[in-house]
Amino acid sequence: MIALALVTGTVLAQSMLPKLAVKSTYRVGFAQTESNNPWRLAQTKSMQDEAKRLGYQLVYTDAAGSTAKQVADVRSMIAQKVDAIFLSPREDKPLAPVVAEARKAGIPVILLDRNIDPALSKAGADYVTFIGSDFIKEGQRVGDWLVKNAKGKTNIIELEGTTGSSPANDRKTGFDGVIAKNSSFKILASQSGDFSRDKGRQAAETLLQAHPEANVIYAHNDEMAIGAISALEAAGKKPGVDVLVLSIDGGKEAVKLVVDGKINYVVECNPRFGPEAFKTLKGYAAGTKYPAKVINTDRDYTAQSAKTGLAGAY
Ligand code: GYE
Repeated sequence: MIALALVTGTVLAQSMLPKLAVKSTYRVGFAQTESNNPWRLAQTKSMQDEAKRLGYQLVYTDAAGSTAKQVADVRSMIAQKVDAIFLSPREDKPLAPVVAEARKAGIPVILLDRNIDPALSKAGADYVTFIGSDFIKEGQRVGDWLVKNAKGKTNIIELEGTTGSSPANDRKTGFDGVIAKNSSFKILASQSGDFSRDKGRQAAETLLQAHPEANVIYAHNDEMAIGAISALEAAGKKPGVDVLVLSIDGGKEAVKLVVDGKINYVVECNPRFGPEAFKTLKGYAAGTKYPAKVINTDRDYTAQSAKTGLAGAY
């Protein structure tokens, strides 16, 4: 009886996903999180370029790092009756209610790059699908590289992304899981730098003072790694040599720092969402069924591959 009720519930939930009419053009919202780094700028440009190429109207908002503003931005898109909404949720819980509000208003939502807590919102029921990277795998790849290439450097400082964001949660889970299996490595301290260069620099400065024995910095994104490099240099330490620097994103500035030897390893997180995002929108209108997650493929940059990869980095 209970099992049957659950199954019925699932079917009902799925049928609640709003339909999207097949049209020659759409007015689509894109609720961006912030614009304080090259990754965000590349993502926005990719979305704008593809909308323009298709002749669609993009209703763009920038939450400027405020989750409350992003909630208001999505509500305003609902009020404007856009055809569909692309949302990069800054945090994984507070955006769940507006995803449900959009669904109730008959507007399909596609999550881009950051996810919502699956306990609060379900793919195929509350929103169409999530398009983005596998953040757990990104963290694992950094951990695996370190375990193979540490050459005795085992005392780690971790700079976490925005608290409550899915990439910060998952990049930590992936990396910490690999480190937990290798008893010679130790995470001395882990603190949020909010995915920002300056906050990353400040966090690195504090943690380096508290833990002078640190010889690895793992930053959840390039911006914080670049901030950490400033902190290391200010402390008279050679980034990439005295202290290994590892990050995720793969923007041009960071890849250049790999070429220069100040960053040792970067796992790419691809920000060029435009083509995949709009292809999914059109496919959804045409009746294609999507899995809960559409995962982007990411490359990586080592001292060996950074030189040839630099030209293609965003
Ligand atoms: O790594 C970071 C950005 O959500 C995957 O957010 C994205 C992350 C990216 O601000 O630089």
